[in-house]
Amino acid sequence: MNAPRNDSLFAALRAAFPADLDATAIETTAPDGTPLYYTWRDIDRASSRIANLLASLGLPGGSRVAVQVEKSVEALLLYLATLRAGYVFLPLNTAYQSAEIEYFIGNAEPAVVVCTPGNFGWVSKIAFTAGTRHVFTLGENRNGSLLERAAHHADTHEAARKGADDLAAILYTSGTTGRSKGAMLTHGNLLSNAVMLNEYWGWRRDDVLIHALPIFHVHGLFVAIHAALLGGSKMLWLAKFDPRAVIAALPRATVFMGVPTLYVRMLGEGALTREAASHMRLFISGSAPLLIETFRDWQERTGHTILERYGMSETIMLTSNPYAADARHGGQDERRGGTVGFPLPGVGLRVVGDDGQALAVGETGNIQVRGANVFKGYWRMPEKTAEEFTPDGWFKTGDVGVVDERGYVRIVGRSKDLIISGGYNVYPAEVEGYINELPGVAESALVGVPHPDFGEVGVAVVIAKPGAVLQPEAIVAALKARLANFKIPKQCYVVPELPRNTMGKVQKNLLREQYKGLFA
Ligand code: MLC
Ligand code: AMP
Repeated sequence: MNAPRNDSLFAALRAAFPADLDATAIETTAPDGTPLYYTWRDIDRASSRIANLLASLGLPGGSRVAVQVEKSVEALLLYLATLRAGYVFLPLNTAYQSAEIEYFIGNAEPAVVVCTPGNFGWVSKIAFTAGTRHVFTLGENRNGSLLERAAHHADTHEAARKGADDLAAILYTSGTTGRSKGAMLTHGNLLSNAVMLNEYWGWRRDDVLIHALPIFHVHGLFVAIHAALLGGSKMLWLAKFDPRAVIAALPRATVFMGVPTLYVRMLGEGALTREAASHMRLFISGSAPLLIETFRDWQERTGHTILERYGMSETIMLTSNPYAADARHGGQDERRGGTVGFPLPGVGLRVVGDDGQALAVGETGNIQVRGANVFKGYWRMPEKTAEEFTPDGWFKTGDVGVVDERGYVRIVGRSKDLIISGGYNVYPAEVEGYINELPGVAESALVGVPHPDFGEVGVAVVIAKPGAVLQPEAIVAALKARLANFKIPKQCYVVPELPRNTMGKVQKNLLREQYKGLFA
C-alpha cells in the first residue's frame, strides 16, 4: 500500500535545501554588529532541536504556538520548528501592547507562548491566566529559555506528516468590523501558493534575497521566506529595515521585497543608483498601493521596473504583474504601474456589483477570489466565516477594483473601513472604540489621509461630551499607553460635531476630503 500523501510545508521546504548543506543559507549581523553565518545544516539542526523540545511537551494535536519576539534568525527557526513538529504558528506584531496581547491569547488559547525576555513578566501573567502551560523567552542575542531548553534536545527530527487541510498558521486580521479574527491557513494554502510563486517569479537557486520585513505578517513570513527556502537560495537577513543597509547589500543580492514605504525611503538616499542596483534581478512591492510616482522614480533611478503584487492574510498572494511573458495573457510581460497585474495561476478572481452580479471588463466593483490559496476560515468564528464567503464559495476580499481589457487588475479602493499605514493595517473601529472609552469623549471617527512616508495615516476627529473639555495631546497620550504604536493617530482634532448623512451615519468621505492635505 502507498504511504498517505504528505503535504507538510516543512517537509517541502526541507526537501528544497541544496545538496551542499554546508553552504551558507543566511547571513546576518548580531545586534552588536558581529557578522553571523548560518549554513543549511545549522538550520536543519537548530530547527530540529526546537521541534524536539516542542514535541517533548506532549501537546495535543493542533496546538497553537503564539510568538511575540524581535526579528532574528532564531525567530525564523522557531517558525520552522513549529511547522516541523506539526503545530500551528501564531505570530504577533512586536508593537502590540498588553490589552491587544490579552485578546489574542484569550482567543487563540495557545499551548505555548514565546515572548522576549524583557516582556516575560506581563506576557506570562496573561498567558498563565488564559490557561497556557508553557511560556518561553527568546531574545535578540540568541538568549532566553527557549534555546537553553532546546539545547538539551537531539539535532535530528523527522517532520510530522500533514495533510493539505491541516492548519499551519493563524494570522490575526480585523477584516471589515469589530475585533480581530484569526485567519486559519493550512499547509495546502501555504505550500501551493509558495510553489506557484516560485515558478511565476522565475526563482533561481543562485538568487539572493534581501529580507528586511517583519516576520509576523504574510509578506515577510510567508512570501519572502518560503520563496527563498523553496528556491534553496541565500538570504541576507536584516533585523530591521534600514534604507542604507539595504542599498549597501544590493550588489550581493538579486531579489528584494518591500512595502511601498521601504521603496520611498530608499529613494530618499543618494546612494540608490543604477550601478548600486545593477546586480539585482527583481524588486517586488505589495501590502499597500504603490504610488505611480514611486514606480516611475524607481525606474528612472535604478533602471528596474518594480513588480507589484496583491494579497492578503486570508489568501496569501492573489495577483501579480508578470515577471516574464505570461502565456495566459497573450504573452504580455509588461509590469504596469498602478496595477497589481494578473490573477496568479490557480487563483480565480471576479469583480461583482453590490447585487453580487459579475461585472464586465472595465467596470468597478467588489473583488472576490477563490483557489487553493484561500484560507480555511476564521478561528472559532463560523458565522463570520460564512458572512465573508458567497454561497458559491468565493471569498469577499473587501477590496474594490477593476479588470482592464488587457486583463490587469487595478485596486481602486476598499469597501472595508481600513487604513493601511506603512504596510500595517489599522482598523478605525478598533481605535475609535479605545477613544470612545476615554473620559469626556462622546464619539469619534478615525480616517485615513495621504502621507508621503507611510502612504496613508490615521487622523482622529473627536467630539466631547457636553461640558467636558478635551485636549488632543491627552487623547493621543492615553492611546499610546494602550495600543500598538502604528495605530496611534498622527493628528487628533476635537470638533463640535461630525458630518452625517440623512440616515445619521458619519460621512467619513467628507472628513477624508477635509484633512487630505494635512501631510502633503
Ligand atoms: C512605524 N511607525 C508607524 C509605522 N511604523 N506609523 C504608522 N505606520 C507604520 N507602519 C511609527 C511608530 O509608531 C513610531 O512613532 C515611529 O514610526 C518610529 O517607529 P519605528 O518602529 O522605529 O519605525 P520604522 O522602523 O521606521 O518602521 C517603519 C516601517 C515598518 C515602514 C519599516 O512600519 C514596517 O516594517 N512596515 C512593513 C509592514 C509589513 O510588513 N506589512 C506586510 C503586511 S502583509 P512614534 O511616534 O512612537 O515615534 C499584507 C498582505 C500582503 O498586508 O499583501 O502582503
Ligand atoms: P492584510 O489584512 O494585512 O493581509 O492586508 C491585506 C490588504 O492589503 C488587502 O485586502 C488590500 O487592501 C491591501 N493590499 C495588499 N497588496 C496591495 C497592493 N499591491 N495594492 C493595494 N492594496 C494592497
